[in-house]
Amino acid sequence: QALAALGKEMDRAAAQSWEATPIVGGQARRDGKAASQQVMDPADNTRVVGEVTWSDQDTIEQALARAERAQWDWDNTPAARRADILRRAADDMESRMGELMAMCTREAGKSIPDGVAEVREAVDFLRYYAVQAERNFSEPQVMPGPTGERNELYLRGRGTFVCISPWNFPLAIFTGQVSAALAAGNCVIAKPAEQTPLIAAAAVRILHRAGVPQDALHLLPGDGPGVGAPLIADPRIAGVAFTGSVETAKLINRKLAERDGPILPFIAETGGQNAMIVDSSALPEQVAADVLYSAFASAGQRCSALRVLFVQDDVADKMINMLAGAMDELKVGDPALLSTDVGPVIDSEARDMLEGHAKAMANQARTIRRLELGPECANGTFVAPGAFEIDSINRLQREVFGPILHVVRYQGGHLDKVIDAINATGYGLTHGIHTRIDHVVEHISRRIKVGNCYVNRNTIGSVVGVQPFGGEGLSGTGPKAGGPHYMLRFATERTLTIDTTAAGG
Ligand code: TXE
Repeated sequence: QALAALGKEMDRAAAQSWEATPIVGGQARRDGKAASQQVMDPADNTRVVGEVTWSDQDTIEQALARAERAQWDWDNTPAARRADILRRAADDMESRMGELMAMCTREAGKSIPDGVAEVREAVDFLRYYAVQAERNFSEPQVMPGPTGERNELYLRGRGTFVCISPWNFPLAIFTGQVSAALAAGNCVIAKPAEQTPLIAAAAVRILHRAGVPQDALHLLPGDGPGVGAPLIADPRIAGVAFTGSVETAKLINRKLAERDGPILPFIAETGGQNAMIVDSSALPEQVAADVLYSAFASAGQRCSALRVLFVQDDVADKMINMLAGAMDELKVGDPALLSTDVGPVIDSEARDMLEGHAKAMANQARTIRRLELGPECANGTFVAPGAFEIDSINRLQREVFGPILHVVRYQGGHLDKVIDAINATGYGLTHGIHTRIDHVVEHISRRIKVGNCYVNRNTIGSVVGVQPFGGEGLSGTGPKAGGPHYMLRFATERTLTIDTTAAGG
């Protein structure tokens, strides 16, 4: 019954046309010479989902000036009040589940279960950072010290934080970055991915309605060079939170380093070359189910998705056959249908890149399975799920962000070589282990350099406050999103030392 009601709500919402504009000082800005553009459904490129007005120089300037002016008041708003506002936003977001899910599906091509998980994650971020704000920002921490002296450690907001988010979690990552920055007492200028401005605009409206002061949060839709780059170059900003590709993270890091003035915090979450090691003690059916979900859910467009499966040679044929059989059951198509497992990829650029990779694999490697797309995929940017057997993880130069899995066989006595090869990619986000031998779990998990290691389960879907998420090396700077230290990176620490004897006390 609840599902049917949600379905109706989604249908009603999907029949509307959504809009994103720059939101500066709480006002939707459609004025000026800013260009606008239709947003199309990746599952059907003939269907218009909404319209976006891009940000121009004037809106960028106004957002920066207003955020700077609002900083003192927002940073001096009691943490408990900031937390209440975030909780109110969480309640509102939860009550709009159907509409937001419809946006995830139509704008980003997410399946219904992915849409539910996305909205839930965003709500969880709001509630989690509300608790963290109250816990860490309400009272100064009194440090132990000599008598006659009192030492207090305070956390304060830093100033205007620029939050740059990707399209693959257009609501959850966007809300996570923005709410952590706000909860810590920063004003925020959010630049969503150019592919998914509509749902970001919905999130900003929710936050404003919940009580975030209009000048403490601004939305600037636009692309990287046009909007992201000038924000990063501006002397008024105090830090940058970014999720996206390694290349862009490095570019932003370079630009921040080249600036005059203070050294700014840069929080980057990037991709992965995530692997799973399956030894001959693992349960084949469980492995097949977990691999299928880890590699192909969300059409493989998750930074945590499985890219390279290592299978011990004496069970490799059996595992590979089982996996190929399981892949045949995958249903590719309209993400709004509950029967669909794999939806479209985000746009034609991503599709072309993935098709180029699949073609190269078909020439250089053994094709385990490449599914065929049905007529329902004709108008969208779909990529047929594929699995290829390769001889080494070194064959992969960069992250393959889509429904393509690579399989490598390894010899039983060569586990350390496998671990070294995975570590040598330089990425360190997620890793999976399937085994029934305890010391194998201990051996691998101690040596593998990743942020999130999963044993005998799929490798995706971290829960806020339960599995803090984020990687190391090429995968990001940390701290982990949804963990107790994330918000602290948005804050500055100040120590106050008072000589209590001098005051006569
Ligand atoms: O990422 P970009 P794209 C990986 C994945 C994917 C590849 C490219 O491998 O195939 O990146 O995706 C903004 N200054 N991931 O092109 O360009 C941009 O507008 C400031 C992994 O979408 O890194 C967007 O808001 N900002 C991933 C954000 O950066 C700039 C999620 C990410 O875009 C900028 C997405 C600039 N010069 C992609 N250039 C994950 N970790 O989950 C771009 N941007």
